[in-house]
Amino acid sequence: MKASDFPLTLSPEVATALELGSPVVALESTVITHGMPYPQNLQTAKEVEAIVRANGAVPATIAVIDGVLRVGLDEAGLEQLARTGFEASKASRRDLAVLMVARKTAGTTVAATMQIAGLAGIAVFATGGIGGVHRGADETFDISADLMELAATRVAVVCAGAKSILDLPKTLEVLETNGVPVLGYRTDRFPAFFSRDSGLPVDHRVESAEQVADIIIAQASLGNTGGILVANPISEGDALDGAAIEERIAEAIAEAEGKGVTRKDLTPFLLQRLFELTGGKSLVANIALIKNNAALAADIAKALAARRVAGGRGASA
Ligand code: PSU
Ligand code: MN
Repeated sequence: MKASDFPLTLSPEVATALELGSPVVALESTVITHGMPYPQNLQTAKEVEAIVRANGAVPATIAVIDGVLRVGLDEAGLEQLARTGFEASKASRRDLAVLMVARKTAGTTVAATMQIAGLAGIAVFATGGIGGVHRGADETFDISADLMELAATRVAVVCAGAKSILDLPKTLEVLETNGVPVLGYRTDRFPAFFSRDSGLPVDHRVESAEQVADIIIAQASLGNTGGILVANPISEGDALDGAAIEERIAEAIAEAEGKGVTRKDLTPFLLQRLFELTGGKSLVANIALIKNNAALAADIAKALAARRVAGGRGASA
């Protein structure tokens, strides 16, 4: 690719960090536009960036602003996204090229953020929850492109598992089929976003950020092009009561079915309804777990950067 064809615009801070091999953490932006209401979305986005910095890495929030694929947003960019909210597009892999040409503004999903992070050379990405196989997918075929991106793109994604708005057993099956390692961070159980245990096991347990960095490097040495999923449970103090949240989720899903909400509108609708049905408790938990993930991602990025320095170019993942 000619330099002039490079489709990304890196902030000066992110560009410098990547050139120096300093730790960088990618952050998604659909959670800003479609995942939380204003102004909590803006405040959370800023706090998450601050946590990444406090943990010694450079945050790179990724979004499409007026058709430009931006890696690393300034305050004005974050504010524009947060205020635009649902008026912005929700960009997955299939949308990026079209949005570039139409000069639109969009939050990027986990799939699109991974794709852009991969192009930029960012190896670690923090989010809240990934998309997955929706309940009823045997009829609707609604399987998030996040899973296919995890199969295809070499980025490690730190999440708090996935919400049980999804069919979690099927979600884990698709990850397995696609060869994506699912690592439980200090847990044997796949977390269910608001709660620490979905009742399902993870493939492998890890105890430290350094261990994750070693696995990222080992995976790259195998020539695998796919990603890694690090499942980091919400802290005990922030977790919601599993049975109560399950009831609210069932209500929200029933409403979505009644109203005929499907496809890309389904996840944002369910998140919004959960917020209302839990009297805002889902949002408080959501904010806490994203921050928790940002801190762990920064630690992984630091450990990875240290290994690359120690190992020279051969250790690049
Ligand atoms: N799950 C959440 N919060 C979110 C999302 C998922 O708990 O904000 C967002 C993420 O950006 C994710 C996207 O990548 O929704 C998945 O959407 P879909 O199911 O349409 O692929
Ligand atoms: Mn979908």
